[in-house]
Amino acid sequence: MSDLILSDHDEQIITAISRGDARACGRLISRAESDDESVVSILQALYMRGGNTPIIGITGPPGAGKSTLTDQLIERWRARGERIAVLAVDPSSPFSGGAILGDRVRMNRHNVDTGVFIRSMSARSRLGGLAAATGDTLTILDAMGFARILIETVGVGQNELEIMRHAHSVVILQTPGAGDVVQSVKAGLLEIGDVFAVNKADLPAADKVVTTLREAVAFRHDAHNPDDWQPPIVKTQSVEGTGVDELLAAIENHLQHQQQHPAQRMRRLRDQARARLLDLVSEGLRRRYASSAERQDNFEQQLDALLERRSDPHAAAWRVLGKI
Ligand SMILES: Nc1nc2c(ncn2[C@@H]2O[C@H](COP(=O)(O)OP(=O)(O)O)[C@@H](O)[C@H]2O)c(=O)[nH]1
Ligand SMILES: [Mg+2]
Repeated sequence: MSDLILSDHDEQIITAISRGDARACGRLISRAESDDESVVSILQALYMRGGNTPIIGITGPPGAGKSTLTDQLIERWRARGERIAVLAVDPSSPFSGGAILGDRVRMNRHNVDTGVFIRSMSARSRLGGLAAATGDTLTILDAMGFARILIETVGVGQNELEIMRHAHSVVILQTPGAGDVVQSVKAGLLEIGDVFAVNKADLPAADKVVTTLREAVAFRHDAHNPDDWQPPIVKTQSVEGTGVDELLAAIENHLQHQQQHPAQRMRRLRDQARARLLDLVSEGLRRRYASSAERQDNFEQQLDALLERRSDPHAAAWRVLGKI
């Protein structure tokens, strides 16, 4: 974009980020989270050079073993000498900035490793919503030159579906815990999964979960289209690390499949870009009109009408909107 104006200081930050400077990265994410307007031009510049790092999302119910599994995946990527970023998003947690406590303990050995960047975000990370904050953080991480970016998020509601919209490959984690599969069907998780992992394979009911999942996922696959990706189901035991190599292979296969099917890949990227753009547009509209609504000359009159029960909130809102 030709109208992008960057100060020398902005340029320095961009250079530091493209060199993979973890400290500069952490600082920039914090600035983006605090809705600092001055980072927008940096984010713009980074976005326009980005799109090079595969993003892998892992979601599943609380306690399914996402962090334990993430830890195992990191270990394997590190063994190949690859630099990895992990973004742990917990929509239900009030904490942000540092790592989510349990995860920090679990991924502790990676904290001293400069090849691993771990960051966590929570519902309070930004006013504009977690999905927008995740998008900006991923723009920054993408520019850092990591081999892979992993997003771990708790599968508790609509939020993680939005977060998963940023991933090129989505891993859905299930466990033999009662009702997990049913819950996931309800939450629409089965539709967004590219790879399924049944973790805690040491527990007796694991095979039953695999069977249930296989049936649930089968209807999604178009048997007439040989190019259609068939989501694999992998059994893991993430404390011991059993099945993690297979899971890693399944993820890498899916990423490769995307590369080999550019039309499918572009469709996915376009859907994701569409959702991100619409998010920002509606957020912009909300901010703009919410602030001007109160300044409308009929606003206080509408409040009076509400209090005196001459009007109702719906009608009052329409009247205020009509004046904007
Ligand atoms: N039995 C068993 N326990 C596991 C397995 N994977 C993780 N856990 C345990 O499940 C608990 C929750 O794991 P965690 O990774 O924090 O789950 P998260 O909430 O999905 O991130 C921990 O106590 C883990 O040790 C597994 O494969 N088998
Ligand atoms: Mg966790």
